[in-house]
Amino acid sequence: MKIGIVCYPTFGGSGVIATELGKYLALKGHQAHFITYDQPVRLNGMVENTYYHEVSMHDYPLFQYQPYELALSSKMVQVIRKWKLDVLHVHYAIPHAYAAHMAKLILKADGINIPVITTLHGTDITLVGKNPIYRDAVNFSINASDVVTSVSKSLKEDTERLFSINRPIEVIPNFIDKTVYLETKPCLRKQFAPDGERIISHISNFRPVKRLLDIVRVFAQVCKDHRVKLLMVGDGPDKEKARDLAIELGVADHVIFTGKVLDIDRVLRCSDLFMLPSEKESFGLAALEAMACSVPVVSSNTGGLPEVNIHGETGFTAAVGDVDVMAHYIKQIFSNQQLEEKLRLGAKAQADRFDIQFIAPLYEAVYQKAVSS
Ligand code: GMT
Repeated sequence: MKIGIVCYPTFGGSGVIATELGKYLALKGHQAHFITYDQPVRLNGMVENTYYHEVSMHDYPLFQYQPYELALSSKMVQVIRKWKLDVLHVHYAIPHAYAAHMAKLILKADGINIPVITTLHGTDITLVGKNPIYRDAVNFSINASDVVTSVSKSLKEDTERLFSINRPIEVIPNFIDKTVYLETKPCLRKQFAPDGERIISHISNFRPVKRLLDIVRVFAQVCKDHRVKLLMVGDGPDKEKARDLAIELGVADHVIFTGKVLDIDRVLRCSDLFMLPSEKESFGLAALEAMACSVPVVSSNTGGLPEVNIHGETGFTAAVGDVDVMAHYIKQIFSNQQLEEKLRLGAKAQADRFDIQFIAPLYEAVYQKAVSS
């Protein structure tokens, strides 16, 4: 099949899922055509059967804001016409579902019917999409898609609660590719924790929704009882606030900001615990990636996180902002070898259930159905 994939090309989870899915399907013999404004970070290098179509923008003095949706719709139309694509799969509703609908209408006038599959990822619904500035257009484009999928049950429920949805939404969870985590690149533990400290890690875009300050507060409590290092992987608006708090709490010497990292498995493989205390999280792909490296997770219990991080089995969950309870759980894990081993095994088993070999066929089935109906 020839599949058009529209996504954000960045480190964010929706772009990662879109790119990994496209690469996997390309290896299985499909064509994956990425349509976006930059080379997706996870595409890194040439993969057989993958194509990158850049959405170029034209600057003009009249525009205060460049009309990206317009350029994207035009690019979709051109690529679909030229490559005779079978389906168009857009990841993250804003503005991709809207732009895809316009492309579909344009092509309809030529007698071309391209099914549009929209995958909802989280903030396109729970933070940005529900904002009255965008809500009507997002609502319309969800209902206008041929197929809509969401990455967790919780996100499906949020979408149905926050919007006027008149169509089914299918849950297809996110995934990891467990073969990636089997690689044996040298472990970086000695570099980060030269004196045998335990390593807690966090990976995100450091936006307020990730609650970075909770991580630092929890870490400071754990430091009182254990020799630990905190690896903060990523970049974003709350980085300096987190750094300042670490200084204020006297733990700055034990906090390492790595910047953005592409091969995150190398960070995760030397971690003893992963933290994700988010305010909102539709799924928490970074937590699943940690589990794929047998790393237990302490997270908040918001959104789809309890579908991924099973309390007492793969780690622990606590109410958003409850730093005392999160610190208590981490201390408990670090003081009880038997519990730690049980959680490590549980985390790995859970990640295996979300392996791409089980999830990609669900998308293939969706494409098949959309093409034949
Ligand atoms: O804010 C982020 O974490 C990035 C965002 C994205 O669209 O890239 O992540 C969302 O999609 C991911 C992939 O489906 C999910 O794993 C994240 O939970 C979700 N983020 C939020 O809901 C905050």
